[in-house]
Amino acid sequence: MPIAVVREVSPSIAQCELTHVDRQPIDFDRATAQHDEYVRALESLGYRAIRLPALVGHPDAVFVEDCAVVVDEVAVITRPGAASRMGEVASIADALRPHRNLAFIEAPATLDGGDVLRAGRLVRIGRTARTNDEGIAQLRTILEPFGYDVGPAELTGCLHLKTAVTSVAPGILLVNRAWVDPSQFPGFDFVDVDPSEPFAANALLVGDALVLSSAFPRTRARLEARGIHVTTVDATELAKAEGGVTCCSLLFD
Ligand code: CIR
Repeated sequence: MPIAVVREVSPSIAQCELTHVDRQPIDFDRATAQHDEYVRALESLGYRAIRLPALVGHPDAVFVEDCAVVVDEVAVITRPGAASRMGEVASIADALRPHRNLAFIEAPATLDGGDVLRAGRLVRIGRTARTNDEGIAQLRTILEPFGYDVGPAELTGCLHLKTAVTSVAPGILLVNRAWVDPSQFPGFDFVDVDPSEPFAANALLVGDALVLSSAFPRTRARLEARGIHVTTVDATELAKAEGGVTCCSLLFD
């Protein structure tokens, strides 16, 4: 059975890092309830959830995606670009060790998993405030021997590459062109987010299913018009922490 590594919401979530989003109050109970719904959605799609306990001293630790890049051959433990997040990775490494050989991004490199877009053997890595050139180079050195085509991608105006573009079906990317130029992904077809829903580009492929926040009905309609079935979850509370649906899990077989 495929696995979803998730982590409970930290009681300190209100002290999260914010870059492109204004700070608003975050309701911890509501965030926890929505996170539970998200984990149940992954379970109903056939995944076994490994639920890690919250890290009280790490407000953003619910966003486990940033701490590792897991492919069939290896789990790469990252070195997150926000200093407040670097202490999240040790427990992620412990959770992944039974399932994969581990590799590590080392200083001075920084890399957030949210910057790593995978579509088949293609891996594109956002060059951002969180992910530096050394991080891109180290991930390329780790993954290329396994036959991955690894390279950088440019973006502006949002936190991570996967805030701007995600893989939603074989050969199809969901994109917000205001933040990322799709000509960087030759050979793909694109679904554009509805312009009123800029954050909708963050959708999560779970096996053959696609999970999207229910806050984005217009983009959902665009995906369904292309024949892509969408499962929605309420993810509005963690969106206030600048997190989307990809951020809250590490999925692997
Ligand atoms: C942060 O700034 O690190 C968190 N507040 C949000 C991280 C979201 N993660 C993701 O997009 N992969």
